[in-house]
Amino acid sequence: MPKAAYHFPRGFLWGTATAAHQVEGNNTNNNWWAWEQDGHTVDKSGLACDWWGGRWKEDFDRAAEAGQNAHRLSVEWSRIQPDPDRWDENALDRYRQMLRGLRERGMTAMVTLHHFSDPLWLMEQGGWENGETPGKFADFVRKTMEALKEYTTLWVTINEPNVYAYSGYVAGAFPPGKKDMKTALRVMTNLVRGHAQAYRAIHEVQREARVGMAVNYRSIFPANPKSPLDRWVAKTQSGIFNDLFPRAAQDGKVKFLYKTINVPEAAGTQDFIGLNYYSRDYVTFDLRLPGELFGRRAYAEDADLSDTGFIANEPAGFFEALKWARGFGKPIIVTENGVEDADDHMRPRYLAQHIHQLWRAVNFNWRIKGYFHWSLVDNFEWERGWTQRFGLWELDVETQARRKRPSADLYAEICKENGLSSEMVEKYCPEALEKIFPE
Ligand code: IFM
Repeated sequence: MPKAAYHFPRGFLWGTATAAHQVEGNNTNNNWWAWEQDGHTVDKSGLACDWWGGRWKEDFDRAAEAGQNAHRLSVEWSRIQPDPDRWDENALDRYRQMLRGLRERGMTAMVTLHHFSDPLWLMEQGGWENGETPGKFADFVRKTMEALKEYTTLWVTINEPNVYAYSGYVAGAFPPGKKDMKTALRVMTNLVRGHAQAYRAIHEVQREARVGMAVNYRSIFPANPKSPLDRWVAKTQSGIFNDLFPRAAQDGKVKFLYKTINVPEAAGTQDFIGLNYYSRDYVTFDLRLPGELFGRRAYAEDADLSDTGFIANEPAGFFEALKWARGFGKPIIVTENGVEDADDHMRPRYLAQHIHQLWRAVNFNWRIKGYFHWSLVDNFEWERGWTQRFGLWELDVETQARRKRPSADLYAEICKENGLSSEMVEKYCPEALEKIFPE
C-alpha cells in the first residue's frame, strides 16, 4: 500500500489531560476523600500519582519528551481555600511551580478550575445545591486567577458539569450520592451560574483569556431508529445531557424537558467549546426507568469494547460530537478523549481511529484548536478506583513506578509528526489500517 498521512494545522495543541484529585494524592480536605473513606469507591485515591509530592516533574518530562506541546491540569479548590476564610498561599505557589514547569518544557498550559471535587466546608453548606455557591466559586476563581494568570490564558471553568450533576444527584455514584431529579436541576442551574460568574471574573482579571466548560458528550442513538419512542428518548436524553450546559452558556436559558429557567448572566459566556468524548450509546424507551428519563442505554451488540466493558470504540460518534460542538459557532478544543485499557490491546486503534475522525473534521476547516488525550499516566478513576487504567503510562500504585505503554509511542509519533501516517497505523494497530487508510 502506498504511504499516506493526515496532517494537522501548524500550532495545533497536542497534549494529555489530568485532574487534581486523580493525580495529586492526599487530597484529604475534599468530599471525594471522605466518600472514599466511607467505602463508596472500589479503592482509595491515597497517594494517587504523587504529584503533590513532586512527581509531576517526571511526568511532565515524559510528556515533553513524547512531543506533547500542551497539558491540561486542574487545581484543587480545597487546597487553595482550605477553610471559608483562609487562602493557602503555599498551595497556590505549588501550582505556580507546576505551570512554570510546563512553560520550561515548552508546553502550553490549560487550567481547569473545578473538576468534580469540592471542599468539605462547601459541602457542609450544601455544596452546589446552595444558591450562594456560584458566588463563592467565583471568589475562588478570582483568587486563583490572580496567582496563576502569568502562566496561561486557557481556562476551563467546570469539567463535565453534566456528569457531576447526573452522577451526584441522579445516579448517586458520586458524592453526595443523591437520587433526586429536582435537586439535580437546582445543582445544574447553580453550576450554570457558577460558570457564568467565573467566566466574568476571569475576563476581569485577564482580558485576553479564553474560557469555556468541558462537556462530556455522549453520542446517543435510538436503538431502533424506526421507533418514535426510541427516537424521542434519544433526543430528550441528548438534549439534557449534551446540550443543556453549552446552550445555557450561549443564550442564558437552562432548558430541562419542558421547563426553562432564565439565567441571563450566562448568555455569551463561552469563548470555546471544551469537548470530552469517549463513546456512543444506543437507547431504548423503557417505562420502568423514569430516573433515566425512560431510556435504557446499551452499547451496540457487536461493539469493540474496552477492558471492563466501560467504553465502546465508536470513532464515528466522535465525528458526530465534533459536528455538534461546531454548531455553537465557537472554536473547539478536545479537552478529553481516551480509553481504559490496562494491556493496551485496544488503545492504539482507539487512538488512531479517533485522530482520523479529528483530522476529517479539521479538514473541513472546522475551528478545532487542539486535542488532549485522557490521560498521561494511570490515575484514580473516581468510584471505580484503580480498576480502570486510562494512562499512556502505566502506574504501579504501590511503588509509584511508571511503565510506558505502546500507545505512548504512537501518540508521540502523532504529536511529533503533527499528523497520523499509514506507517504508524501499520506499526501500532495494523487491524485498523483498512478503516483509516482505505485502498
Ligand atoms: O477520569 C475521568 C475524568 O475525570 C472525567 N472525564 C472522564 C474520565 C474517564 O472516565
